[in-house]
Amino acid sequence: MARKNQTLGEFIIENQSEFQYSSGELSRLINSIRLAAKMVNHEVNKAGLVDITGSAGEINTQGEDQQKLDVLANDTFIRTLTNREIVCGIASEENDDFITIEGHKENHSNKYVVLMDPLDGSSNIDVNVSVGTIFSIYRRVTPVGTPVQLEDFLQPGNLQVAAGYIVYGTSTMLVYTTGHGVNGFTLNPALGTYYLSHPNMKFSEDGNIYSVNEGNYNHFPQGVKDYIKYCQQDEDDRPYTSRYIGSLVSDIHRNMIKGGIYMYPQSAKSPNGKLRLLYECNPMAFIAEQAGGTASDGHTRIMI
Ligand code: P6P
Repeated sequence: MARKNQTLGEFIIENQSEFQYSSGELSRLINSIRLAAKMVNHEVNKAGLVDITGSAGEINTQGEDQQKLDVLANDTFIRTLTNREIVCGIASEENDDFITIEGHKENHSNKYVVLMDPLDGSSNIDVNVSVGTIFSIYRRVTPVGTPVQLEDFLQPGNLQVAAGYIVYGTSTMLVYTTGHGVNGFTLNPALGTYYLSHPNMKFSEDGNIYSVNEGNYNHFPQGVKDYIKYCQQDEDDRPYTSRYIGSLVSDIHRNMIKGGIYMYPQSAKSPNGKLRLLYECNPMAFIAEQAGGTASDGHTRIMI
């Protein structure tokens, strides 16, 4: 049961029983993500004061200009999860290949894998717009005790055990689900403690925000164009407004709080869409559905 202002640590312990076959491993995993997020938050908040903004001079596996904070966040999450030996593998949007973690007895005894976008929206760092981390947790499908394989990471979204995001904004929040609703925890930076500030998050029934990069309008499918024009008509029952931050975590978090729709349709630059299924769409779809929303590619459910 979620009690407002309880700490994340208390919440995890009190809800431990919700995890099937819980051995405490998932709890320790969420705790490690919590710790890594505090470390990244500390660096994000210094951006601009020390030399951690701007390009790292590398192109990542997605063909994107890697920002220095991308590298820092990626290294921080990988190091924190590896040192605690509570996962058997990690896949990151910033890495070419997945990472195998043997575990303290070198026996690959852990059963969860983590997929992550360590710093989403990093192109906004230099203009002081909120960025975020997105994570997704699956149970491995290959035999425990053997090195992880690619199939442990290429699983359908409906097999996620947990998913969440951290938004490094005016306040830093960790929002996650384990399939029993969505809860939001706000970091008190003075104490380094997360407190349950948004228990049982649900989309507003009367959200009036549509969120899309209308700069790509001319390349949208006709149905998307028609929908945007529908939102813009001056009808009494349609007081819609447009909001687009360009940082997925921030756009989704705003909609979690105020309701609305977020779209990233195909465009000339991204004919198959831009958002990554494993690192962005599946975790955000899990959260959206657990908060009473839906997530689709315009035709079928994302989490199939
Ligand atoms: P555009 C960031 O690179 C990202 O993946 C999401 O965080 C964000 O929603 C989207 O791209 C923004 O893309 O093409 O509108 O700048």
